Amino acid sequence: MRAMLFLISVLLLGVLASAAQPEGSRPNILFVFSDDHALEAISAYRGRFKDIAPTPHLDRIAREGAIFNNSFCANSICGPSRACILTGKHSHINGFRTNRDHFNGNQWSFQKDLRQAGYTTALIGKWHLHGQPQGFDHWEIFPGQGNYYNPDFITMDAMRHREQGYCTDLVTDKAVAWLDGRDKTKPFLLMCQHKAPHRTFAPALRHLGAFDGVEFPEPSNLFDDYATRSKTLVTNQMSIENHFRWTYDLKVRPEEHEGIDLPGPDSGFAIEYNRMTPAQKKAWDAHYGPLNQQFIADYQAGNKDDPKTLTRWKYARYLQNYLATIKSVDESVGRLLDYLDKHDLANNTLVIYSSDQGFYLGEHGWYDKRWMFEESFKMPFLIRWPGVVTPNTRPEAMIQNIDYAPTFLEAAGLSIPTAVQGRSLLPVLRDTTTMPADWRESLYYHYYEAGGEHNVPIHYGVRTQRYKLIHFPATDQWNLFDLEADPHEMLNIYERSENRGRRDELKRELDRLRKQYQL
Ligand code: SGN
Ligand code: CA
Repeated sequence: MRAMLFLISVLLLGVLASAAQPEGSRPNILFVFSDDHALEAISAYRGRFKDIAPTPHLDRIAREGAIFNNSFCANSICGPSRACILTGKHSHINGFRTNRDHFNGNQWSFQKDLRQAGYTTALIGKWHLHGQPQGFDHWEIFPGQGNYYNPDFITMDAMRHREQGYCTDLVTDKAVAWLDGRDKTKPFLLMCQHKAPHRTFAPALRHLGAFDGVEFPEPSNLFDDYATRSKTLVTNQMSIENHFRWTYDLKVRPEEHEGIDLPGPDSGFAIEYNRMTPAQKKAWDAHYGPLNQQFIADYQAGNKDDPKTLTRWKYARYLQNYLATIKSVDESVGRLLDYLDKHDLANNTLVIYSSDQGFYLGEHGWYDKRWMFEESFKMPFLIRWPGVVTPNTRPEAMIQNIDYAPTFLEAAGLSIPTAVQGRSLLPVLRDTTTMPADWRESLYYHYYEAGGEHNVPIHYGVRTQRYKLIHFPATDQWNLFDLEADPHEMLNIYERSENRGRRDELKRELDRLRKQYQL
């Protein structure tokens, strides 16, 4: 009995001590999130575009903190990734499997606990979970995907209005304004969520010429023939060669090539162009007009019509636009980091930069995401947390978007509900140079949006540090990759007899994960 009383008083003291934590010791959380940002397009990742990617401020986060190469999503598509982040749970548990689903905002999500525990919380920019955000003191979101030029916003009174300007700048302005006006007696959580660099890859007008004349290194598999892998790869509708639309994606409008038939699709629909003011259209035309004229002249002269040459032209046009949109995202990060510096917040703010999934920048001939192949399975993940994360480190641990919620809770000194499936990253963050002894050795992935836009089949699989096993249920095919020998996933080694042991082991691991995650 006495021992019991003693235990109770120790526990009570512990509770009181944590409640009496001085304000300021709990870190603020600045979560900057973009849409479809490939790791390759961040210079600090030292990939194909390390000398080209316009990311000095993102690189600064990596230098002053840690950059994770083994960072993955659970389901490589927008809404589902966001739902995984808010709930710390896989898609089949949080109920948001495809972009067509509706997020049940009444379910538990981490920001509600932070708010309850005294954080002031805000979300600005892309939401894409349908319905209204819950658990935020303040939010202002794009309807659906949002737009680049003169975008519409939905405010907390459910009203929709249009603002003149460029989406990334406007979201940053709003984020800074919220920081300025926030309740400064509380620690904050700010989720600043950009649309860029999502399709249709439309840059700020001031950045239109930023990549003129730049040569973009090509991926070795720009002309992938999909041999040895699941036959469902061939039926994709996301190839640069065959599926980019002339007006929509490539910025060549019908009136610019009247009477000249360009091969490939074109709805003629200029979604972003149509939103611009006459002055904005003028700036756009001044940039693309002469370039397009030159291209059409080349095409007519027979210098561009060979399919490979044409694909290379499309690839270059794609990268010019894609990277130019990232210039604005990086500027946004710069403004937010400056704000922290100027207001003496940098030391007590955990800063994360990530994106809902990766993206194909020509690998396998593609744009878009969805597949469990590395380029879209990976998410960029950069974190700065002074006093906790060792600067300039590159942890090897495999982390996933379901880990963010428990990480934020533990950072704030809160307990993690048992239903959360992700793991707090604190053990990894406290020592970014050594792998924690009991860290996970495999990850589960599941993509659910069958058919539809881009025609990617349902598939699921397991990844370890070295291997990846994918199952395509519609055709009952299995693909196995040795990522060390074949980092670009060009050779399926599932059928090779010498791999039988490995493949059985991975299947057992996959079963174990499916049980663990209640599938
Ligand atoms: C839109 C895009 C697709 C993209 C999905 C999902 N088409 O439908 O290319 O795959 O979003 O992207 S577009 O014509 O609207 O640009 S996600 O990031 O929101 O999941
Ligand atoms: Ca996305």
